[in-house]
Amino acid sequence: MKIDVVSIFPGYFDALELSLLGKARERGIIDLQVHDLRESAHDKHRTVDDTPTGGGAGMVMKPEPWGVALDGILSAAPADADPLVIFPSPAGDVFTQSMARELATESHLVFGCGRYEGIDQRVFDEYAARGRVRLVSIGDYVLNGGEVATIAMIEAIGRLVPGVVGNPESLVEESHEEDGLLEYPSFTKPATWRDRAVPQVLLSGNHAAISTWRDEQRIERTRRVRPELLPPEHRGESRGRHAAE
Ligand code: 6GU
Repeated sequence: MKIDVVSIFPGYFDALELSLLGKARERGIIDLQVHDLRESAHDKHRTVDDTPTGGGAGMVMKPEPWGVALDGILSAAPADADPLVIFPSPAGDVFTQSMARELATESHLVFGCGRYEGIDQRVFDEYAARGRVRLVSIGDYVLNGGEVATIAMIEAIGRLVPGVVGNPESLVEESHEEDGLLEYPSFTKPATWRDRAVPQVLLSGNHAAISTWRDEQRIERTRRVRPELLPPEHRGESRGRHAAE
């Protein structure tokens, strides 16, 4: 998978050289290129922002540097590549595990990281008219720019690209995968730590009992923390209580 990122803070993306994704980059599974938007600003001061037309607080990113940067990336892409341009934005569709799975099948993603109050609307319109564009939010809170959101998305998408995670089974048995329930709690050795014992069933060697316990834990945890994720067959009365209570 080819990933291009445009940002005025390319240094943010050094974090992606660490661990798993760094290895995938070394092995050529993920080809990540980060572009400094300022290099596409051709005035003396390499200006990337200006005051909002019509008035208002803050600054808006000018369209010209974005045009130069994105034209450069898109014209270098193979004719049959059909890249998807993603603008991280709190006004976008919410990023989920299912969106990550969908995006992991793309061959070329381009992330345009806005700062300030946003990017001039004509940039979205221009690239939506020429190809595929999506605005994507990582949740209902406000960040100062798209960089941290892009890092989160690249990590979630990148680990789903075949060959990036060594043991593909570890991708299935986790929160938000398979059946949408949260993960069960995990333990390792020692069997007792600071007077806290590992649940007995996990030491029993009874794999059926362990599997049942883990399923119960996943349902209880989901009911407690994220009841809206519970599938219909697990809604209704909680364990150990009557519905009328
Ligand atoms: Cl994608 N960008 C910004 N600036 N803030 C956000 C976001 C994105 N997702 C949630 N908050």
